[in-house]
Amino acid sequence: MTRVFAVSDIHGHLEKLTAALHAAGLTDADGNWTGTGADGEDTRLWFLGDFFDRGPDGIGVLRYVRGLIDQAPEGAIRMLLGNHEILALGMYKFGETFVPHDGITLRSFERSWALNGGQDRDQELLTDDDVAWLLDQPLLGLDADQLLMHSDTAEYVEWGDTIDQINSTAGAELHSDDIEVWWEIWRRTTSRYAFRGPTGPEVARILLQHLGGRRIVHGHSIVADQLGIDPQFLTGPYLYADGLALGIDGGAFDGGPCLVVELTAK
Ligand SMILES: [Mn+2]
Repeated sequence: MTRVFAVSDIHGHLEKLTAALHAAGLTDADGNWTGTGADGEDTRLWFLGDFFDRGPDGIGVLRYVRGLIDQAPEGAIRMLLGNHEILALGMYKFGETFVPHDGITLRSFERSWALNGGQDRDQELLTDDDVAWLLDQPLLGLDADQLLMHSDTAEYVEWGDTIDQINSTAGAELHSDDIEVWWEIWRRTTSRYAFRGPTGPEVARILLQHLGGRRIVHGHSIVADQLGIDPQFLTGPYLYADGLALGIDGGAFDGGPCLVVELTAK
């Protein structure tokens, strides 16, 4: 049997990530991948995005995850892009360039990056190789009959009708140098709360009917907010929307835990 895990929204908190992966039995005390055990049991781990911003060492998180991917069997560790990857890449590509639009406010990736916890050190240490690698990562995944995404939004379907189509269309847009195209990617991936409230279960149900999976697993919106508690008291993910959505953002940047969630748990 294959065990499948997911973790999201690390936001530069490398030490919380490495401690949480070790506690989950996925890495050894030195942080090396042990996910494929001696008993031959396969393990997969999904990172649901937001390595960067708000915390001290986003670049360290990226480097650590890339190293783990190199250690692990092919396909055992995968990542999805979060809106903060889009923001970091947009900052790297476009900086202070203004985004043309009809309103009167001045829009630039630099302004949004600064407002959303952007870290100078991450930008300074980001390499062309990191950028090229990130640009090839997808937005959506499906594993253990669960639909995996960063943001709790239905905006992903603006890119297509299937997971493959959404990933390939968005992937092509990420390889464009059009700042307006990039701004729209940032806008879509930053929207949230689509599965909350009275209409949430229906939105989740429709999205699952379109894209597959028995439930949605997402990060991006801190679970503790939904529960009305301080993130430091959070102990696990939150299943809501009639059981159709599982929020796994523990709020690591806001004093909460880095949740490593087994999606194949009984
Ligand atoms: Mn996010």
